[in-house]
Amino acid sequence: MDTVSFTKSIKDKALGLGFDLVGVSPVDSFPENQYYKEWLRNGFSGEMKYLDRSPEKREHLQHVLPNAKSVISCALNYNTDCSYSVDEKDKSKGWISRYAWGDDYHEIIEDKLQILMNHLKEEAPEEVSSKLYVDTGPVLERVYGKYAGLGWVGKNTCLINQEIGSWIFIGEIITSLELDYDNPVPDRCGTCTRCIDACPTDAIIEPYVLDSRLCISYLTIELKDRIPLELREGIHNNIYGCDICQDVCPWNTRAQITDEPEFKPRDDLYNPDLSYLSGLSVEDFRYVFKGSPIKRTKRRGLLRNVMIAMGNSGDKDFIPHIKECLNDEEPLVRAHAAWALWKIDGSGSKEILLRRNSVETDDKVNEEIDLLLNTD
Ligand code: B12
Ligand code: SF4
Ligand code: SF4
Repeated sequence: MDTVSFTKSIKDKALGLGFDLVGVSPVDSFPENQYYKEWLRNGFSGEMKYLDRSPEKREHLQHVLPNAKSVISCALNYNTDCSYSVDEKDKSKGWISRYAWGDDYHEIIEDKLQILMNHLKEEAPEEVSSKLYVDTGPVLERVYGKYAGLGWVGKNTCLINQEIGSWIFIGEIITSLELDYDNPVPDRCGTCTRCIDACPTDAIIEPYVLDSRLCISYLTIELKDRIPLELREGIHNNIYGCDICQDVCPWNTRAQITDEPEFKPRDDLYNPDLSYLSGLSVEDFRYVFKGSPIKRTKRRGLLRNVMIAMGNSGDKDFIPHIKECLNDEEPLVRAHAAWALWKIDGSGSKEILLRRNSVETDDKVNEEIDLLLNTD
């Protein structure tokens, strides 16, 4: 089989496995790789230290696979037929990001890529070495997606496909085979700035550049410690990730719906009740989030975020739940419960907070309470 027919057969296989998009690019040092180093130098990766470790691998994939020649990029649509966060006004509910309503995408995509990689090895005209990654590898997945023709990198930094929008995950196979390459598609953002205007924390500091330290997705998922006081209000009711800069994107107005049943919302995770989540024990958390991407924050991270959403709601009905969390076993949760109480009840909470022995304190909680009491 010649290169063109062989590449086509691989793409057919990928589509047959359920991927919505597939394309192929050469392994190269693309101009965007330079932005990555600048991004790291500016500190935009925050506490995600794993991103700092291997910029040279991202720039030269031969450091990942010595004779790497091509990257087969695949995308899977995760959009379900549910409303967008910007249209949901009930602030007594939390918002979990669209991508996390169902099962963990890493496993779903990895399984499909493994089958595709076996097929590649079996059918290849020569000895082949290959590696697959979904999300966690040292690959600039959006950039490779762009050069494989899957879409363009928008001003919100997401990969957007003209037909199906940006609710897509990306995974890829790096291989030693030379294949028939696709061309990148043009940038279709034009003069639009909706994502930049809508971002509540101004995390898109200029078109195509995101400062993770300001992004709600980073703050609620990746940051493991206390969330900076000045950023909490902007988080509103987002308790795991954020969809806003994609909700407002015109290319998602008619986004297609996924065929994958695993991405359908699990019970209670679409626009969930905050008081239900604040009452989850360690065992409940393990049970509810088994196989879900949400287990990444651990219980303490999720409850920290729930406390922020409760505080932001201004709803006094949450006070008994927040008070329960003032005695949580996790200092991180107690600290954010103190903030939530202060946010809803202002001077009413001061007494409780001043009587520190009513809250089981440690350095983290003490520091938080000092900050709050010095705020007004
Ligand atoms: C770290 C990370 C994050 C960080 C940082 C995000 C970011 N924009 O960099 C945080 C935690 C904030 C995050 C959030 C999200 N993430 Co994320 N994340 C990653 C990860 C692991 C690495 C991304 C990275 O290297 N960032 C560094 C920046 C510099 O690179 P980049 O975003 O690829 O940007 C390129 C372009 O913007 C361009 N560029 C940069 N500057 C400039 C300047 C100019 C002038 C120009 C022209 C171009 C340009 O070059 C850059 C590469 O050098 C990837 C997986 C992977 N291995 O790639 C997933 C990934 C990017 N995330 C993904 C998802 C789904 C999300 C969320 C939607 C989850 C959510 N709902 O909360 C949000 C989206 C937020 C957003 N607007 O980006 C998907 C994206 C799918 C898509 N359609 O694009 C990926 C690919 C995971 C996957 N395998 O599917 N994520
Ligand atoms: S995910 Fe949310 S916080 Fe992050 S850039 Fe987009 S709108 Fe802003
Ligand atoms: S909202 Fe507008 S500027 Fe932002 S990514 Fe979509 S098309 Fe581009």
